[in-house]
Amino acid sequence: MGILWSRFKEKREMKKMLSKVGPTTHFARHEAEYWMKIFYQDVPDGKLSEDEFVEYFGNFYINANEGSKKTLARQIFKAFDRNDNGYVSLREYLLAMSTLLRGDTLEKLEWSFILFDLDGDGMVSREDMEGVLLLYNDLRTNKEAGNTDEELAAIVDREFRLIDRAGKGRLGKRQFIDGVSRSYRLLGIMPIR
Ligand SMILES: [Ca+2]
Ligand SMILES: [Ca+2]
Repeated sequence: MGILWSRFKEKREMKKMLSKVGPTTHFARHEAEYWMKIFYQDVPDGKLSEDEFVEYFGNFYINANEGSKKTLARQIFKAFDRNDNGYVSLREYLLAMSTLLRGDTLEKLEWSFILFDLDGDGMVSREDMEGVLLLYNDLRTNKEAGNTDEELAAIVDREFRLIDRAGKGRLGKRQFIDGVSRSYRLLGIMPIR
């Protein structure tokens, strides 16, 4: 009886949560339910910590450089943890998955601003942008395909200059979204397709 009751309660709680979060995503109800189940399977207490996130992320890239993998995972975690309280909640998880899987380019760029702010100063500098793209490049197992680090750096260097008209060397959120969305070269190397 105890177990049945707690399962019933759990289901009721989940339904309540879903009716709050679901409508703010691009997911149909059954899709939101699917992602919710995945989330609770891995994170029964509903609070995904940074270390757990880094560990899960690492499992997908067994052969990649440990340092790059961890740094990138921590950046992605920051983008997931919208309210910056050290945990990814179900709500934050659903919103991120919805954006990454279903969002349009502008929505994805808005979401990834935090991810690209590598030094966390609230702006995206040329070094930030290059740094994050090189981290992604480190995860690639097939080094034959795609751009080399040098090619990526050259694209960022050139395109960043075009976006950063005032020559400040760093972009605010609006400038980042507008600029990158207008640069097909940058869009071509962004990890948000
Ligand atoms: Ca959070
Ligand atoms: Ca920065």
